Amino acid sequence: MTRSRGALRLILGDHLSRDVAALDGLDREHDVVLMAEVAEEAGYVPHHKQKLVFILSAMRHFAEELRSEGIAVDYVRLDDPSTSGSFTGELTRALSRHAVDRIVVTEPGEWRVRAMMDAWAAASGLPVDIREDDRFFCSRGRFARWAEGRKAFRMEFFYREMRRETGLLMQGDKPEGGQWNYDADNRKTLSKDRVLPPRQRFAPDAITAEVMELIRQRFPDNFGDLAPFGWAVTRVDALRALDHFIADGLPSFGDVQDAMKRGEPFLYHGLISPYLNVGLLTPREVCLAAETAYRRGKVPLNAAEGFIRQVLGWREYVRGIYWREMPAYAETNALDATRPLPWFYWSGETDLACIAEVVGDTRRHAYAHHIQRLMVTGNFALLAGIRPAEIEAWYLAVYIDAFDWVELPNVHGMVMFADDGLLASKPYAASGAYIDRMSDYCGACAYDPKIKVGKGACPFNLLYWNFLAENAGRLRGNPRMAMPYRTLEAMDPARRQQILDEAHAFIDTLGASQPAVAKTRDQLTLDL
Ligand code: FAD
Ligand code: DLZ
Ligand code: SF4
Repeated sequence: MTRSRGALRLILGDHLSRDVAALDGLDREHDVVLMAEVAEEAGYVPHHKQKLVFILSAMRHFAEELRSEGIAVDYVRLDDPSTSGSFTGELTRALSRHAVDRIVVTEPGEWRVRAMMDAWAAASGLPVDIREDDRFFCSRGRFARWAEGRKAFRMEFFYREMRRETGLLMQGDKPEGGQWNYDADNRKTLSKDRVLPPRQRFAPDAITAEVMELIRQRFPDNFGDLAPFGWAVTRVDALRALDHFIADGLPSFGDVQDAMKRGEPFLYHGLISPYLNVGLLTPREVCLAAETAYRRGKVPLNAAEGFIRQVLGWREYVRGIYWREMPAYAETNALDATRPLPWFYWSGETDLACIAEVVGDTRRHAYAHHIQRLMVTGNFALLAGIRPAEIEAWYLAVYIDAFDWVELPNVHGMVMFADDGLLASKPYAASGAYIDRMSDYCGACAYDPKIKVGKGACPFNLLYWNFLAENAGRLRGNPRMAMPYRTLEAMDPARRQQILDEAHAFIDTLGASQPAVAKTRDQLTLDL
């Protein structure tokens, strides 16, 4: 085939931004955009049904938007009988359909896919232009410079540099209001009579309805409810969701950011992570929207700062760590945690009311907010010593916003401390008292958070002390863990032994996840 001067521009399911690097310099006359729904991506973990609908529907809408601009889009559907099922296979097939002289792509959000891309030039015999994903505030190179020479990373210091560099919430070279961080104001509990803003829902259109039917047929056994589906799948609707959050959620976002309430998974949270992660919104525009609302007197500083810290700070920080540390990062297991993931992470069938509530929210919405993820399902996995790869595969599957670059550091580092403190200075381990303080979950539970041992003792209490005892060799010397270890050591030895015995008896009741559903990272590697 005679090659033209055109490029084949591959757009992945999380590259759905009109200004994504791979579309820079697009030549409408000669170039073709390739988008492919592939079985390999749909199957590397058993994704929540709403996550599959969200990504495929957003891809189809994005393809339509490009076509409406007169751009040639070659779109391969999941149910196309001739599909190869992989990015590499679809690229190869597309090269036989289009006479192009090069391949252009934006770097992916996942190490696994990057490794695939690196083989494409040799396989295709064409130059492959892998462009930096410049939709982030902090490039990989910039993060590497920040990290250089540091033994451990701390988000707070990274965040301050990002504030200075972007000028967000700055007064000259000083932070707005005189403090960098207003988290101390953000740990209030929810009063019972508080009226919460309704979640904004976007009714499925014909494209989404068609994808929902496809997912219903192809993935009937995947985790999660398919309907009702209320997520935005276009940029226009994602912007509406952002406006709704800034007006109705952000003013109270800070105060009760860490609170949890039965039947109310959304509270004042943004529900914007899926849009940011696939490219329907940009981190810059959401931070500017929050800053503008603050400067107009619509939201308090603690809310605007708290929100901007999540996006400008945490989100960029975990991405920096991912790309700097992978692929070795995923392999570490600093606490030697080896227990299997309990089946109730999938079924929600447990008498621990907090876990049942969070798994239920997750099943219904493909969503749980940060503290539910960190301090309920995450905390339990940490305390029970679950093997990191198993709990990581669960998070990657069940949340609509889960992509490796953001899920992995949050779970491996923040939740499981499997990176030996590279990301966080101490494990986020907590007993039932924390969950009781920050939620109303315990009121509906078979256990009592105030009972430490014996009949009715909250399993988080038993597991907490057992976790400290099991990991004393690793954690006793951590200055931030000194107080709990002093308490453990000051405990009456017979009582301590009773707690540890009851913790082990509880762990013995947990059972394992069913391997066919709950794939681990190792199994994934074997499968691919
Ligand atoms: P809000 O509470 O409104 O926060 C605003 C935004 O800040 C979010 O949309 C998100 O973009 C960003 N953000 C907040 N915290 C983090 C963080 N720790 N890391 C990265 N971005 C952050 N977020 C994902 O986007 N994908 C994931 O796969 C993911 N997995 C997580 C796993 C665990 C165990 C934990 C503890 C957190 C995880 N997070 C993940 C971070 C956070 O829980 C979600 O970003 C947030 O719940 C999304 O909901 P929201 O848009 O309502 O967030
Ligand atoms: C997550 C996902 C899914 C489920 N399906 C597709 C798909 O069919 N086609 C596609 O281009 N992307 C999909 N994605 C997103 C990719 O998994 C994502 O681009 C990689 O994980 C790299 O970040
Ligand atoms: Fe969870 Fe313990 Fe509270 Fe029950 S008592 S909801 S297990 S923290």
